[in-house]
Amino acid sequence: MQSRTSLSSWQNLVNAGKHMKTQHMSELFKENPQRFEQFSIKLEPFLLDYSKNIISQQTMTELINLAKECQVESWREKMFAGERINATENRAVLHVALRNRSQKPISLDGENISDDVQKALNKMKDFSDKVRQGHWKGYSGKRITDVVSIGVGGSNLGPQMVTEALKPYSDNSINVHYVSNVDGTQIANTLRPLNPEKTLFIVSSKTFTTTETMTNAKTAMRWLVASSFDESAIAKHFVAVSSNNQNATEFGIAQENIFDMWDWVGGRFSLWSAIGLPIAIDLGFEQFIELLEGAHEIDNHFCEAPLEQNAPVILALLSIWNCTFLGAQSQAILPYDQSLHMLSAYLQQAEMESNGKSVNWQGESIDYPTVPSIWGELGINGQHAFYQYLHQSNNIVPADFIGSVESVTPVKGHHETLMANFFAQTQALMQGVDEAQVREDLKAKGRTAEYIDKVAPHKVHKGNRPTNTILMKRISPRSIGSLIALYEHKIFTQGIILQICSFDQWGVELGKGLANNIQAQLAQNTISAEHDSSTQGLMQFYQSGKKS
Ligand code: G6Q
Repeated sequence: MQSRTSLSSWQNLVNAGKHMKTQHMSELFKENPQRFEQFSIKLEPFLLDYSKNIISQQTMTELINLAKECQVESWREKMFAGERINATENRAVLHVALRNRSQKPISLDGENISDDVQKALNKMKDFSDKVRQGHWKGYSGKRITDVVSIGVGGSNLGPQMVTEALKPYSDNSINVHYVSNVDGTQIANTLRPLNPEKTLFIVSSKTFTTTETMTNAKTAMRWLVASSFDESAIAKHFVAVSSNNQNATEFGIAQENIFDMWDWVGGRFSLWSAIGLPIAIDLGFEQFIELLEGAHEIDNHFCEAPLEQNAPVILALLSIWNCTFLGAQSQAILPYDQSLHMLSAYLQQAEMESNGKSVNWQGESIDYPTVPSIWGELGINGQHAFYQYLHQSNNIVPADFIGSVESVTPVKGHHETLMANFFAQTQALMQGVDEAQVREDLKAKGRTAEYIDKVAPHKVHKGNRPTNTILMKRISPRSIGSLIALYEHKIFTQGIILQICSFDQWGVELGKGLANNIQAQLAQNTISAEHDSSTQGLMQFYQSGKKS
């Protein structure tokens, strides 16, 4: 397979990288007062400012050439047309069909799947309305007050992140809880204050084989039956979201309580499906539709905007520029809106599980750096913790700053303080402070020459640290839908350019298989001699500790 490195745009970018590494952004801003206008995109729900990257117009032209040479547009069409672009699993990638709010049908193998999607949405509406309005009753005839969503990874992070982000939009008629960890502490703490008569469980598992989720669901079932003394209560308290109808039924979920999903929806792209049921119950179905609408708007933008003005494409290209050509190895996601406190965890999975791979579509080793590790935290908290590293370490960490013009929960004086920091940080990361300036400032403060010599080098900030700023008008179901879709299409574009199979996750499977094997040995108090000495030693320590 022709390596991307042989493309002319790639070669030009290698050379551009060498040149741009010698440039400082603060100089680029001084030279070009139009830089913000030139390198920003205004869309309905947000502004994307990418001018604080180490780029010139020439760099952007070459990056766009790269996208063209990699045929991003034709791959995008293949995705929307339902082609099996998830080659290793021979599946289509059609999460966009779940939020297709247009009248245009989306087909898979010649069949219009929009009808199936609509049927699933109708079922979600019917069920979420019943629960919210108190028509869905528990085994003793009481209305449901609490919903516990059990799922992990893609069946948890999306819905939980959105539930957290949209708390101000919930009428709190139902309390929604999430359990993902098989550490019994989480489910025990979640169930302790709840009344089984008024609790509904949603078991979310695409495969319905995930050990952690099955273990938590079994514990929940035992808890319910211990209270009701009657297994028939399960039908009133358990629903499932799964593409494995058989396993869900065998598990004990009533057929009519199973919400379908399809193999063309990847776990980490599934919050738009019935995996989003907890969101619909929390916010009401109309607001769930708003979320889909927001995502659909970005789908349209992604399909229609020229590459030069295409926000997901630009974000993907900049990530590739920063990592592959300028050498960054990680990227920070730094939200300045409390609502988005789970965003970095969510995007960590979305990007790292999708593109954290090292072979190309043909299974050949990739000979260039691919995607960075993604990490982050609420910006303000980060400022008082790890921003030191962002400002002064030897490692350059490009960062996405995400904030809102308006707070959904305004408290006098708070938002200005928050946003002043938001603007100041990207400015500081870009500009830095050179030694001459540091010395001048210290002198102006009346410091001695001896003190200045000692301290000045420590106060130098080299700056030139790339950031993107996404400034949302306001957090809302619609704008959150747009924000997530923006990143989803960024990830897709990165995968195409880097020739990575973005929609499989074999790296998650290996550990699962080994854990099953080890679990069987732990249950029998045995240790296979086939394990390496470290694993044997750890298991021995664990087993002897348990006996004592
Ligand atoms: C996501 C991954 C993974 C998956 C979980 C849960 O894309 O495939 O995070 O979502 O392993 O899987 P189930 O939904 O099958 O339980």
